[in-house]
Amino acid sequence: MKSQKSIDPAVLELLPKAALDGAETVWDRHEAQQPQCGFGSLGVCCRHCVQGPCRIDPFGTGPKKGICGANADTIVARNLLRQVAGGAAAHVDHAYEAVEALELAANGEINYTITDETKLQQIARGFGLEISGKSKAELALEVVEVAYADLANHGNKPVQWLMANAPKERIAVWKSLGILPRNPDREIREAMHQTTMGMDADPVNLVLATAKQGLVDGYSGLKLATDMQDILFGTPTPVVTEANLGVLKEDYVNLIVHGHVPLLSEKIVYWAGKLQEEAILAGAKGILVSGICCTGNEVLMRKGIPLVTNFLAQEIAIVTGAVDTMIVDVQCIMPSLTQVASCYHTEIVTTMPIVKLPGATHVPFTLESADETAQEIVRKAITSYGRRDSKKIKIPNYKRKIMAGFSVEAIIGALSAVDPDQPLKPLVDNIVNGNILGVVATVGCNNVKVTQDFMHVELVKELVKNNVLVVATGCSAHALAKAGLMNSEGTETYAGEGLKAVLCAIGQAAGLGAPLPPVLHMGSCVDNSRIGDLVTAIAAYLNVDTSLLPVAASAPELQHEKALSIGTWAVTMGLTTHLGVVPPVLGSKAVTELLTNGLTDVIGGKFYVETDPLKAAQGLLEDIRAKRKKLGLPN
Ligand code: XCC
Ligand code: SF4
Repeated sequence: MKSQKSIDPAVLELLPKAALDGAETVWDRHEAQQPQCGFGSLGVCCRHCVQGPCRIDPFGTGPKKGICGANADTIVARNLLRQVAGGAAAHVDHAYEAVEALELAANGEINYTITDETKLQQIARGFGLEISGKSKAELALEVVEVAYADLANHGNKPVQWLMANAPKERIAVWKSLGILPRNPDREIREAMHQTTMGMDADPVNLVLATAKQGLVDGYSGLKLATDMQDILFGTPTPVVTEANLGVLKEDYVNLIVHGHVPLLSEKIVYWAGKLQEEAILAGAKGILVSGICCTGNEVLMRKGIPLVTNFLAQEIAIVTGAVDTMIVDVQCIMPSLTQVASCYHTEIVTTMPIVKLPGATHVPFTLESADETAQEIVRKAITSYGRRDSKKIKIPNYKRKIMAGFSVEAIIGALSAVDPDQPLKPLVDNIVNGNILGVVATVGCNNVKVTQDFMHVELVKELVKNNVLVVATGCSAHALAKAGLMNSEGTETYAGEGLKAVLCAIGQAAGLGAPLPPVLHMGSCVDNSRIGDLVTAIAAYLNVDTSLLPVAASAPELQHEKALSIGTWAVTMGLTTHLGVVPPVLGSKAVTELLTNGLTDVIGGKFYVETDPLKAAQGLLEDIRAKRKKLGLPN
């Protein structure tokens, strides 16, 4: 299966066209990189000072120490800590922008509204803030103040966003391990310091510092970002739309949003709606906005915008010849996009000061000028439509219906239809009686080392067949959407009997007229916080620690540092966390052992690496069954 590039029929249809059109893709460059460096793959290469690079010979009689004396354990653990800190930095930076946006919105300085007052109040209550008698704006500013206090915390107080939201049993564990994070910026700085030349050489200490970065990621990145975005743009509710390249329409202006932060894409969606007439005057039937990667997931969840494709096929979207403008914000944007776009009429628009691509048009985005910028970009897409070469257009006729928008609030809403007083009861009862064996969250990316979507889809089919309810985010959600696992037919086709019965019953009680899908789309990668909230709520309802629940996580095709930091957070939450691609740690037995076994006794969770999807499913099922057994539940 490794030799095949993708299981997505739309991608397979367009790959020969890409070659014909002279568009080089990620798969071509992956091939050109073979064989990839063995030292790097094992994590035993160090470039942290200019005496290096140093590398450890893991097998032969070559050097076992870097020039400074660092051994494989130190080098591997340091590299991992830096990667996880890199991922956390990306998420904290994302969250910070959202906090700033809420502050400016509350002060009336920008044209963004506070959409979800209920969520705002719920968050404020979590911090013990007084609600009554305050306007939305006043309360928002108080919440913003708490967020800024976390970022400006110069003492040793733990992050408030964590203290208010994490399970208390978990907080006790983290405290005993000394990994409760303080100011997230400070922790990320400290990780950089701790890993520079002549600093920490103790693999255990370094792995614990990595776990701390996971908590920075989970609470000062993911959770903070999701909270701010829900307050500003609304908490998602179920939406129905479609996924895959077939959502593009030949006779429409096709504008793709790609990246991670919804601050601009929300405005693009709004203005694309307003400027339809201009597109019609230009000869199109209208403007179609669709999404790639997590910005795509954000506007899908809140606005029902269709998904074009996930990470690995971002170039292939352009190969359709039907994409007029692709606008990017931050993260997961391949620098190759402009090269591919140069084979077509497509204009790539960068918008952020820290993401510029040679060959792209840069339209600076600021919150103050959001409406103007969005209009300018939509108009660029309309102009670009006029430059199309009809001979180069080929839109594969593949798309699947999907239901998305499953925030925790939406899930509880659907469950409330069964029992309004105890909304979690039907879910938990069905876990207890074994109709639902357990819950697995599949998250994260595509990775060119894996046949695109193969790991996600095969793993999840096996899980749902065995009555595991799957929740998904990020590019994993895209993969499962494209494979037809996010609609009612998917329940009929793939779900085991017990799971099917529950999904049908809830679908009926909630008045959906059809079963819930076997995989619930919970959003973007920062929306992994929603999964954390769900797990936290189930544990609280049952009054057990999260590490005892029949719940696991998986990043089947991870590529990004962010996926490593999210995975690390999942482990600190006490979950067994499957990785379908081997991370660069095998050069150290000690570190590998700590991550996959050694820490379990103290932290409850562990990494589990398995590159075969069916074996991985079996491994996760065993893990879930073992946890059920411990809780005295039938298997
Ligand atoms: Fe990027 Fe979030 Fe990974 Fe997809 S899943 S490749 S990080 S877009 Ni987050
Ligand atoms: Fe080599 Fe040590 Fe410098 Fe790393 S820090 S490059 S192992 S001398």
